[in-house]
Amino acid sequence: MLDRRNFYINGEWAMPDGAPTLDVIDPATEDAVATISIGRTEDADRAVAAARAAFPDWAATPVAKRIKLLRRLEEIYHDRRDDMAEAIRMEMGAPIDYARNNQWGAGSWHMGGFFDALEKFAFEERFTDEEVHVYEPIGVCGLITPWNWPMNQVVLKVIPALAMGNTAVLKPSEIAPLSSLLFAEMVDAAGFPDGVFNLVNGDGAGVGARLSEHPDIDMVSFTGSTRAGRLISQAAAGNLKRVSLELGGKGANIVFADADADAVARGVLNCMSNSGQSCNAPTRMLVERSRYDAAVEEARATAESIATGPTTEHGDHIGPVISELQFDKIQGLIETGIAEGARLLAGGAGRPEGRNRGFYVRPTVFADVTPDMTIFREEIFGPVLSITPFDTEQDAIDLANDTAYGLTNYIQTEDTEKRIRVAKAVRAGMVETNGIEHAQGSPFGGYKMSGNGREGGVHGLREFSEVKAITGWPA
Ligand code: TXE
Repeated sequence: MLDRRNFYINGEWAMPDGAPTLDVIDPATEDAVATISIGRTEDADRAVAAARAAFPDWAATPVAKRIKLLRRLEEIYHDRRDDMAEAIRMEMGAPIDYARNNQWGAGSWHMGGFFDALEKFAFEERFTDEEVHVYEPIGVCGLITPWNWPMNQVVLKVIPALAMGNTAVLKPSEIAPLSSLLFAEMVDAAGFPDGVFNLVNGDGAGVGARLSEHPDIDMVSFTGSTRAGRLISQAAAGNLKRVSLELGGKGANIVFADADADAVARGVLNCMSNSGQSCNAPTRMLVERSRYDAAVEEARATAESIATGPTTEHGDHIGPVISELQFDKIQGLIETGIAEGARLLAGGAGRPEGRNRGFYVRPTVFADVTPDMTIFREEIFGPVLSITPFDTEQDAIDLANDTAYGLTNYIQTEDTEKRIRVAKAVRAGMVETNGIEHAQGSPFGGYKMSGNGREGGVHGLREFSEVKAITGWPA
């Protein structure tokens, strides 16, 4: 069992004195694989003090030097790809190939997007002959991340924060902290000045809440549940720190009758990917009535073709969900779907055959789901798809928008005008059509209760900076 009880504060690994501990559970085996410390207020405060002390020098460090250090970090991230994939596999149950390609890969991809954006970023932007806009760091950033895409989320926060001259305290998810501890080792090896980046483990009510309310933190950037996002906003109101939130989703995938032949299968696979634990998953498939019966049959067959399997084995099977708590929540929602009258097509409650250990969920599809049903409304965060028929374009738009969330929607149709019209009518931060994924550096974030702000690329760099308008600055 790994001993990972140290925190990384002010350029040093140090054991917190007397902090309680927590075991990290491998969701595929239910075995404890590591022990971490659960920080207390004083641990968070020490890290914030280190970040505050490091801020003036780091903010004054030339951008080129900051980027050089971040580039070194990127190199190390690439060199240690296997170690990172293994950490992610163990902490959150991603099968090893998925951990290596998709999970590690997402971090690498976002780094690339930031470096491209930094090459073009105008830190001093001329506005008129007499006025210049200057992008400056905000200060000390508290970064709070979840467990479903651990490196994706850490990279989306740490790289822009540091690139723009801020210093940071990271609190990763307490149930998937191993990849972040490894990331801190990489930051250390890259040679950043002491205190620029700090890591404190802890839970939401402890370190998470402390960072959110801390009077000496200038910005908190959070990814996680809408529940915690609301608490963080409230806690942050004390000193009116900037709050950036990337929360849940309940993505609609509108399949018109003329959609391409792969549209339904693609939607099912996308929903089940990462065992359904993605905020941008297309969890509500809306299908035009004339294609509905065929789509339902195809969705059933596709879901039944998805295998679950050990995370140590190569292949494209899906792994378990993160924890017993999430497993129980998902089982409850599947049972609610059945009780409320949705038609179960594939999967269902209980574990997949032969998987007696590990938090494995059966890839599940429901048809005839109506907007009043719980499974249409709540973010399930498991491999569970719901299918709903629609008659007109306006019905499809209304159904897509009938949710508290507004993160990612999907549209499948060969009709270009309709595609763009519907894309504009849905209330969501991102729309992907016909299986075309967003490009590197594209803004990631949502409307409504999916949060605020945008991460990634140039939008992510702006998010982590203050813009100052100065006049009397002649051309
Ligand atoms: O998330 P939490 P949970 C959704 C998804 C999932 C549900 C619950 O629907 O089923 O949330 O997951 C920290 N102040 N998403 O309970 O609690 C916590 O320590 C400050 C969507 O695991 O939000 C961890 O670091 N921090 C999502 C992080 O928040 C607090 C990804 C996430 O934990 C806090 C994950 C507080 N009061 C879950 N309470 C996405 N957007 O992708 C908790 N935390």
